[in-house]
Amino acid sequence: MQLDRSVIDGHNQQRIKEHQRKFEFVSADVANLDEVLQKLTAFNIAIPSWALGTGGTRFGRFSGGGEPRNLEEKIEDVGLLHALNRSSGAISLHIPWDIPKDYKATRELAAQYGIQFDAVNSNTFQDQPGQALSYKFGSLHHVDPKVRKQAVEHNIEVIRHGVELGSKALTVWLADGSSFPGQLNFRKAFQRTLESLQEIYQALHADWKMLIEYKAFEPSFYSTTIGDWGQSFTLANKLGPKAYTLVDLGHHLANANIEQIVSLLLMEGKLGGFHFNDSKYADDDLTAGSIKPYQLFLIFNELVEGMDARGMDHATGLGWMIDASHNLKDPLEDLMQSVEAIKIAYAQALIVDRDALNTAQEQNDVTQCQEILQQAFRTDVRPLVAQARMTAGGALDPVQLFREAGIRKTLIGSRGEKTVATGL
Ligand code: AOS
Ligand code: ZN
Ligand code: ZN
Ligand code: ZN
Repeated sequence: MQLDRSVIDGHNQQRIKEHQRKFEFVSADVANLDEVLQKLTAFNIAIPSWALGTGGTRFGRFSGGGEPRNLEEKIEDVGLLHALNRSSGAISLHIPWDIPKDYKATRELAAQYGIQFDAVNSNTFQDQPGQALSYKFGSLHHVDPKVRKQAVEHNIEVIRHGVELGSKALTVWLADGSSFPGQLNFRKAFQRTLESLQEIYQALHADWKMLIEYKAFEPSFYSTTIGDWGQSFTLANKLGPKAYTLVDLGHHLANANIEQIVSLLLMEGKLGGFHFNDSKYADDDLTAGSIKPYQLFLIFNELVEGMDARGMDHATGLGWMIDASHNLKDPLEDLMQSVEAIKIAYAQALIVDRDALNTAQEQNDVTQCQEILQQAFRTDVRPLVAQARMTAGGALDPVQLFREAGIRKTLIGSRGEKTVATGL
């Protein structure tokens, strides 16, 4: 389904008065209003193809109705999100869950919705039907060179799919690790991973990036071969200028200072991408901003500061993506909430009085530093985000419009009550 323009206009018309009142109130105090609005309007974040269905846990999965049954319907869903919030103009595909049947038709369908193809993701954490060798004991780090070769070839095939669709990056996340002490020779495992990645790196086109995602644990519970940013960063440095580190917010040990990691990777020119989500305990993949909104703000504060320092902007700099998926909410409503939380954190970071903060830092004025950051964090920037969205043609309140317009009901009508989207 395509959302009719008049539906969004009607929704905005009903809310415009209240919105204007709130917008005027907050904008009076924002010195760099034009810059903030322009950056929010340009902001886009990719939607993962695996988050469009209801997620499962290892205890069960309760599919919602009207889930996308194929890649075309996943693109349709992202198109709906983008029509509502004007900030979801990209999809990140997972191979083999989303192998396109017809590249040209897939590209045309996406273009119809204004959707681009962000990073493509490989999968060597599951065995696929018909596959010759198993990934039970890892893939790129495997002791058997034949398994490593199979995994390398899969990654190269993923690049080929991505090239056909116009993607510019390959994200590699490995489940490779060990669950018991002594199981693995760490040094050999890391060395083999590097050699496998070098083979994949050679297949990258000149304008492509490789994003190396790290994760502390799960599914391996004793060691993960690319377990933290230092390991990813080391690999990225050894591989070369097209290799970068990807930070998934849920992949750290408890209480890690993620904003400091972000700052350092940006400084070194090796921060390639983000998987946004939120968590209470580990890789919970909850809605961005639902548990630790202050942390999300502090991360954006470093992103804005570091990107300014490097002369980068959002549009050209980084691959930003959501990697959230869970088992309770309507996945489309959930994704809209994540996008909104991310834009709020971004807006708050953009209104930090950076000169004043810099001065206070140089004077060791600790109290004032905290005042400055919290002044921005405690500003209700939602009307700024809504204004940018409305100006770009989106809805003032995407979640409410999704409900008012009965979009899920329409999707159930066309796709069925019992549908299961591919994903985790
Ligand atoms: C796994 O924990 C990682 O977050 C991956 O980025 C991602 O969730 C996976 O590739 C999706 O299948
Ligand atoms: Zn991830
Ligand atoms: Zn994860
Ligand atoms: Zn996660």
